[in-house]
Amino acid sequence: SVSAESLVPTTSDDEWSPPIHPKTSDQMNRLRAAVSNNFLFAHLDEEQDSQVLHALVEKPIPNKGMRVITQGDVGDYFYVVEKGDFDIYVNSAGRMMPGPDGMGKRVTSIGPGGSFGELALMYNAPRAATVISTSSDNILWALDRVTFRRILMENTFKRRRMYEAFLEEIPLLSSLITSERSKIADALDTETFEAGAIIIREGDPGDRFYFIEQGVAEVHKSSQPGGYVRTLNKGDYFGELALLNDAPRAATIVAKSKVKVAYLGKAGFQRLLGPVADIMRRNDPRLGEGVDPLAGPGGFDGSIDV
Ligand code: 1OR
Repeated sequence: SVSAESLVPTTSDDEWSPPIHPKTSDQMNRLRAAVSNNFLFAHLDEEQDSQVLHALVEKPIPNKGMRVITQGDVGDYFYVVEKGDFDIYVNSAGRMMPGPDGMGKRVTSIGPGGSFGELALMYNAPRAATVISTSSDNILWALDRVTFRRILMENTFKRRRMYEAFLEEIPLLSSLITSERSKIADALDTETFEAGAIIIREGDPGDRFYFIEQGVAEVHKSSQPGGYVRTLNKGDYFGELALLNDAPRAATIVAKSKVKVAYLGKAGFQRLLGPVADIMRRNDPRLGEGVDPLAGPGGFDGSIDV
């Protein structure tokens, strides 16, 4: 069974440091490509990213039909697929049984860029499935259990906790339930801008929606005398207009101090903020009518900007 406690990685300030397995630049390039689209690797900072890449070990699986994981075993490694294909079998008895059908039913298969073997490590549980190669000449990258828990998992949980607390304070999202906010927390990416940097530029196509996590930014618009429209602070959002209306950016956002933003891509915005899109429209009734809400005089008091 899965208790909340087993999900919380052990943190202590002991002397642990992740293993370093030296790699050729060819190996490093192949590895980077293999993890580039894997969500577990998406939110690592530079140091964590480098630690994890150094800790991964190349594991060739030369033949078809080789068993990489056996259901019911103790978990030791997490695997990322660089090359080849693997079938996942689940026996509902909870472990692999003897005999030709001992592996149970094939439930899915996993190819390049995919990963498996995280469940046993995350939940301190026996392997939940059997994994078999279905092609020859496969390449896996293996990450040991401790590094997986200490870096990949800890990071995922820390980010979630941090963003849940942040999102709870945002009035726009107050109508969402906790699990909806958690999904947003998991989907957010972070970017930092130095003072003076342009975060988005009027007229550009828009594909991200932003929250200000830290710092101060300004909204500027070419049609506005002097350019300045208003100031944005922590918790304010921007970038929804281009996404809601499929229009170019209606204003420029400039960082006034060092600014840290959390952002969602267009797909995440549509999937996760669907329920609040109506609130955004309500905040500014001109939204959705093809009218630029910052163009006209007066009447604008929402937090909608671009
Ligand atoms: P693991 O450490 O338990 C086996 O080792 C791995 O197979 C497991 O982590 C997952 O990474 C992977 N049910 C259980 N394990 C699965 C499943 C799965 N899919 C992939 N794995 N199901 C299929 C879901 C599409 C549920 C079947 C009832």
